Amino acid sequence: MTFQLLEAPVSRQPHRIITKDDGIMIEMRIEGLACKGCVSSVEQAIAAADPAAKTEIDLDSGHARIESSLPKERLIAVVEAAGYDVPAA
Ligand SMILES: [Cu+2]
Repeated sequence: MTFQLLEAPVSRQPHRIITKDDGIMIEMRIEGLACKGCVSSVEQAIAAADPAAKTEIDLDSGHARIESSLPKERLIAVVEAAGYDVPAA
């Protein structure tokens, strides 16, 4: 029972976001990354939208950490426009 109580809230958590003076740090999961080429496609798309962004993406887990002055919605839209999915939770 403890397992269920712990599981449900975690799966409903939104993207983790930390607001900083010069923008945000957002952690999100990106679905559809199949290889390093996919990872660099996403990195390039984010860099095109915000050349000052810092992007780290783990291919195996699909976990991404992005530091950017762009709003969260814009970053998600950029990833999705590159052809990948960002689950809402
Ligand atoms: Cu790929």
